[in-house]
Amino acid sequence: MDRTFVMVKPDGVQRGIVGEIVSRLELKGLKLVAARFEKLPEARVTEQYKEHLSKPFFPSLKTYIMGGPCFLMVWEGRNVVALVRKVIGATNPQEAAPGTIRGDFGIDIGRNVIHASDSPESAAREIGIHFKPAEVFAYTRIDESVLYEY
Ligand code: IDP
Ligand code: MG
Repeated sequence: MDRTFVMVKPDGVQRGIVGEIVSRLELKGLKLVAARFEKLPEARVTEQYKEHLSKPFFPSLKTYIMGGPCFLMVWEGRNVVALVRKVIGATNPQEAAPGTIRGDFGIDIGRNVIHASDSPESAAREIGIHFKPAEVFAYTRIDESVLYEY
């Protein structure tokens, strides 16, 4: 089954919407397979966002992400990477559709509440940055035939 890396950013944690976000992903039918509450060290923030190293917003992005604890997760489900990107909405909350997490809870692109991997390759890379294989759990939750047509 496919996996993706999702992280509630410090603004989301401080606003008390971790539970709301976990709930939305659970209610969609996705399976939580790893989670950790953590203030990220600089090296892992840089690794996570290395594609943006040369961008003008990189220093403020790093300060934002290191500004408080984050809630890091791995979610599992069919086509989960693209699916979660739809659930979180466009990068800029001003453009994110109502009903998406960023559309419902964000205002500013520099405080957009949540991160999710943008491709299966990014997901594998980002899961590897933040979680050891033994921290990601394979388990049976329900009879999956209620969710998936095999
Ligand atoms: P994504 O989070 O939707 O994948 P990316 O383009 O990968 O968006 O950017 C990573 C993060 O960097 C964004 O979620 C946002 O927090 C921040 N960011 C992106 N563009 C800007 C900008 O123009 N100004 C300030 N922050 C930005
Ligand atoms: Mg991105």
